[in-house]
Amino acid sequence: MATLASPVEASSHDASNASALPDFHSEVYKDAYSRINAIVIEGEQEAHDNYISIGTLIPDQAEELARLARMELKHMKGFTACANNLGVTADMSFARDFFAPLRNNFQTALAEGKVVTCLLIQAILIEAFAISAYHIYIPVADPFARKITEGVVKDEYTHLNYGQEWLKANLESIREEFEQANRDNLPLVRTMLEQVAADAAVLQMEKEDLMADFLSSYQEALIEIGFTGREIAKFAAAALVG
Ligand code: PL3
Ligand code: FE2
Ligand code: FE2
Repeated sequence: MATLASPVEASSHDASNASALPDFHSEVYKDAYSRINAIVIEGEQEAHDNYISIGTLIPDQAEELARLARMELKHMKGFTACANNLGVTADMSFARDFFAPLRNNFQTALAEGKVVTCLLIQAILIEAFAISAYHIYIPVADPFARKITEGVVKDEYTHLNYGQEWLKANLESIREEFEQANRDNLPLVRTMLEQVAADAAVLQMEKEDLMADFLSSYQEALIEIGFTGREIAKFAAAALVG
């Protein structure tokens, strides 16, 4: 009698999992993809604009930030090609609304010259969100999109790292603004994850995996910046309290 531990049982389970990719050409897949892909395109476009804007706050970094911004436009083009490849039209007005709360907070901080807040929003929260989404997407993506996403995710680490290093170098003067900015924006990321969950599930991306991956990048970034374990726990709690 086969038991749960039997090799036959285990290998047939693995095999069925490995072959259970979504049907990339079904209407339900393409419908979900029209929103998810639009979010990604809009996110890459806004990331470009945000790095250019941050360059106006730190002029001696403007050149490096322009280099990061250019990478975002390349990402945007790559994901546009992914939609074209599947014959999907991205729902850009949905995506603009999706980013509105975070975009508004970024624009307010920019107008007030708050570089710590701008970097937290773009280089930590949005990049960690993108990295988690791309990690979870890669194993369930169509082959064309998988290749593109694998290239993109490497660049996103460069961006996360940029934010980390700047904040780390200024740790002693950023604490207060960082804490407030985190309190204002981490709950928005949680809401965004919840808003995308149903469409992501159609792409076989699970909400819990997205959240776990996001929290792990976010936590690693905070450790790297130099916050203590206690500070990090307090920052993360902002997502629970909202
Ligand atoms: C900054 O470099 C990029 C910002 C993009 C934000 C992406 C959010 C992703 C939401 C879920 C997407 C799943 C991936 C699907 C790719 C077509
Ligand atoms: Fe990007
Ligand atoms: Fe990025």
